[in-house]
Amino acid sequence: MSRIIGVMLMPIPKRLSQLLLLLLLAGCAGAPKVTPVLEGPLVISTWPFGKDANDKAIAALASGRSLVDAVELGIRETERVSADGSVGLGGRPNAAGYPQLDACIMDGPSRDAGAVAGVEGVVHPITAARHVMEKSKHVMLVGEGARWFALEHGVESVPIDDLHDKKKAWVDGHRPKDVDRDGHDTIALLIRDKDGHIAGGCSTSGAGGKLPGRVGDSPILGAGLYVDEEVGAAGATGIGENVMRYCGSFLIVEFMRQGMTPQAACEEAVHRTARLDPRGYKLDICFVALDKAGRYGAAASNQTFPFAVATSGWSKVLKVKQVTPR
Ligand code: SD4
Repeated sequence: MSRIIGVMLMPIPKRLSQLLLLLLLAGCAGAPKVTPVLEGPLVISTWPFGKDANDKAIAALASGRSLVDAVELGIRETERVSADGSVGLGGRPNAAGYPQLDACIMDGPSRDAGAVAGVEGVVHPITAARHVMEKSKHVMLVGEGARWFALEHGVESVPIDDLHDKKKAWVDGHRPKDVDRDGHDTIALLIRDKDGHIAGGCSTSGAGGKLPGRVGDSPILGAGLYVDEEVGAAGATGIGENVMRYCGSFLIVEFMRQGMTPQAACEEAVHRTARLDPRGYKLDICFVALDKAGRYGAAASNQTFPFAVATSGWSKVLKVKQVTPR
């Protein structure tokens, strides 16, 4: 206090610069202090199919389920429906003609996380990721090991013996021509409860026609998803290679830590990536984010990006246009 009074008594130019310094120091001291914008819970997720997932997540919280339950139940809905061939076992196959799924989950309050990558024949990879988080001492399992662990813990599965022939044909050089190589989508779902606690999850079948064994951004913490209980959370969709080389979700959370709104932070992450990357804005990346105060935002590099937002009072699909290149 005496320091502030001392500053007030100084000549104006010196006083101004000292005040600016004090404000700057306050801004750098840990998480930003922001006024709550929403009182109740908030969920944001990628693409229009995120709306049903958001509704499930909000309903789960309303019925007293935990934050992590809400994330898992929301994303399971998208995996169950596998509606547009992009998430879950109905998702787009890899170059050898079968789906390999990626997912991760993060819990803000406990700082726990779990992930599975390149998992085959598992109906709910988000549940498998949650089991990794809660029932193993690891954070990520891949491929065969991830499937084994999921089955050990009773995650619903389908037989994968029929994949043997597809894998052998691929190895022998008989490559299918009819694989859907263009499409890709992902659900990244972020949630903040009424007390400001944060969690998130991400699930995808990845980029259509990807090489067998390819892992994208979605199960990688800091790339396809990042949750920081102090600040907020971010999630990504789009071409994973263009997200994971820049730690997109982590970057957004760090921008929010410096005081940016979720909207400004998502846009800034796109601009930063476009400035550094030889592709410029032709990145095909989109982000969603929310912060501890209950604000949300979204941005996309080079397309209109629909995303879904819900509170306990409303549930909508919204759209952002691509950022304006700098
Ligand atoms: C991936 N990011 O595996 C995912 C795919 C995706 O919109 O989100 N596409 O690269």
